Amino acid sequence: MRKTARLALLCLTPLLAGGAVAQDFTAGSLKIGRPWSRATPNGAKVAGGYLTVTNTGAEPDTLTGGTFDEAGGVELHSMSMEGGVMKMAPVEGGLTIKPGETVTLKPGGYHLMFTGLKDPLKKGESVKGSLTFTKAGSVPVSFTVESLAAKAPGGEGGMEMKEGGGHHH
Ligand SMILES: [Cu+2]
Repeated sequence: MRKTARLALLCLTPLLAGGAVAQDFTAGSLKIGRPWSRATPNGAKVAGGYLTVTNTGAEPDTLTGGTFDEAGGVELHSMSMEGGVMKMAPVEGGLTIKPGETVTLKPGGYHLMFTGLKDPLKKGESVKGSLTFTKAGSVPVSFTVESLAAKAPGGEGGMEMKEGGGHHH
């Protein structure tokens, strides 16, 4: 009996190893693409949250914030260059996603700011949280933690990206 159980577990391992791959989520007419965050150095108290939101419905909706299990708080920020300096600022009134539109939260642009981190985020982790929308309400998601240098979900800053080569991890 024991042996069988262990074998079954081994067979599942490749699937489980893929568990950290960024996922898509759906809430009504909103499609949430691949929420991810970045590993943090020891002692860091903040991290960014990135994703896309596509509105497939006929009514606009507004992203106003969310939650993140490993953080004390979540803020919605924009990032812009001002006189050669990157500046972050809270997004007043939230981010509206019009029908047919996709809004992207990414490094250097709009992002969720996770504040008061309880522990450093480690690459490969998956952290539960939620997104708050004016109409859709609270939508549960999970954020995949990518490497410190990642610029996009599933990427290593371009080093390890190999799409279509049958070379999936
Ligand atoms: Cu920020």
